[in-house]
Amino acid sequence: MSKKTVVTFGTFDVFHVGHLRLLERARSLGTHLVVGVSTDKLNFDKKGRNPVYSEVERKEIIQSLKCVDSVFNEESLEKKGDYLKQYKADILVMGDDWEGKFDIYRELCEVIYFQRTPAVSTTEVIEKIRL
Ligand code: C2G
Repeated sequence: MSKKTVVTFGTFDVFHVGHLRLLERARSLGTHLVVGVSTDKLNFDKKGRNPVYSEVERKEIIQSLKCVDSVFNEESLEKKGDYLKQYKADILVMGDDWEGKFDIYRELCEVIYFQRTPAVSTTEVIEKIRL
């Protein structure tokens, strides 16, 4: 098979099985999976709180996965087009919580939204631990 690069983006804080399934499914669409891990600053700007794990730790975890070929810092949501060009994306994969939001990038590559794994989220894990 000739090289087919899949790119996806996420915070992947408090890594869980929903994240893993998304990444494994994304990788199965191509020969290379490149993951943009959102920086602590982007997270703070987006969600008003710092992630539990730092960007260095989150990137280390993602990079160690069998299904992931490389990782980079996602510094801004607006830079998606630049990243897709830089990493020569054939496919952009996102979870369906982002359905429709990245359709403008269909001029650069294929855009696919996967159904999220139900009943698991970082927020829920944090709440469970707090109880
Ligand atoms: N995900 C999933 N199932 C879950 C939870 C998450 O499939 N139960 C997917 C999300 O849809 C997303 C990826 O896992 O595609 C990473 O999720 P988050 O870390 O929550 O990513 P987010 O903070 O939405 O950052 O440029 C976009 C952002 O960087 C995405």
